[in-house]
Amino acid sequence: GSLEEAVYPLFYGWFLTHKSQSHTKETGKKLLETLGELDEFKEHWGDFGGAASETRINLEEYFDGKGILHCTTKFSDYGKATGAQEYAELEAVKEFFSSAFHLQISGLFITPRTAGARVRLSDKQLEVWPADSEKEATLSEELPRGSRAHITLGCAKDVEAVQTGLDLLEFIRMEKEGDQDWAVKDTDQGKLRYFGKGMWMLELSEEVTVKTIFGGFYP
Ligand code: ACK
Repeated sequence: GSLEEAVYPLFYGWFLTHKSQSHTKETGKKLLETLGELDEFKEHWGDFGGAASETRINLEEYFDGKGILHCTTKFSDYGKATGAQEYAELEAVKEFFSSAFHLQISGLFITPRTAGARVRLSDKQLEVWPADSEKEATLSEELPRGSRAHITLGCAKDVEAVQTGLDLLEFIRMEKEGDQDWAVKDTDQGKLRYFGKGMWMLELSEEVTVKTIFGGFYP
């Protein structure tokens, strides 16, 4: 085999350091605990398939963690995904590969399918964000580049991690429409909004900064 032959990863992304992973998991856990105690959440527990009579809601059991915490930039599928080769050849991807980045987590969300962190990308970080990531997921609608950026914290039973980014785009669509009467609750982590259909978004009053390394996941 030639060493010049490209080896494509399953996906590219920013991988959180060990310490940042623990911190992020703790932040997520705190939200789940807050929600589990909240009367407004209990009223809508049916969205999660729970019985209205249930008094104790254990969200930590509802969501399953999925490996190392990361923010996917490009799902490359070992080179088979559309645009995988073009992505590998981007100057920024080559230049920043194995570099350290600080990512900003601006919010946390849960839906009946996924739990995730919303990531606010800087202009430099957007250089390695695929041009078509949002379009690929939303078909027609124009959403700002980077809207889909997230860290999957957990998935409900039988749900694939790809769903987290799609759920985040759904939140952003609803925020854009803006005419709904959402329930808002102030918590010690920030403003918590209910969008209906089991979709809860916490806007962190203080963004969480996490340390990451940009790279590929190969196994
Ligand atoms: O949580 P995620 O962002 O969602 O991280 C995992 C990672 O790649 C490995 O599975 C994401 N992923 C899977 N399929 C796709 C896809 N078709 N488009 C974008 N991201 C994907 C998944």
